[in-house]
Amino acid sequence: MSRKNACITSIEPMILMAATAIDGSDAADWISADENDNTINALGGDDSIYAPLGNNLIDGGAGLDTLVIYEGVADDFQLSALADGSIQILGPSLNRETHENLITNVEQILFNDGIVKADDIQPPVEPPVEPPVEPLQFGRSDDEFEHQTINLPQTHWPANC
Ligand SMILES: [Ca+2]
Repeated sequence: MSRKNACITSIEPMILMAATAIDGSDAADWISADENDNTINALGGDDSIYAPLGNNLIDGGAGLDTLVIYEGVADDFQLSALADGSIQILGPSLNRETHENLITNVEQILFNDGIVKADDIQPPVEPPVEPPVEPLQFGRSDDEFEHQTINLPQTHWPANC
């Protein structure tokens, strides 16, 4: 079965909708991720990045970069500064499922109710640590055991044993 080449009937604007890895340029880019789990390197320039679906890794590179979130206000999202310097953003995706964007070198996040600076995001709140349970003390030296009597519970074996 042979396949004929398809004719180009129209030319649409180029939109990055098929690649899971998306690289920007050194200009100020508008980068729109797709429904896949994208890895975005925005590179230089003051970039705006929109990644409303999937779980995405986003590196803003140089410049003043903005993650744009139209899917809610800041309080709808859980923002955590992780130990490795990245910031985790958990919240509603475009299809209202919970998704994650993990950003580095992205200086700010634009929500529907305003901008949150990455520098103002705190580490995740850890649950309170339970104090360690003191180990049971059975005695400090062998002397303390010399005069102790241990009463074992009586065991009733079946008569035919
Ligand atoms: Ca950049």
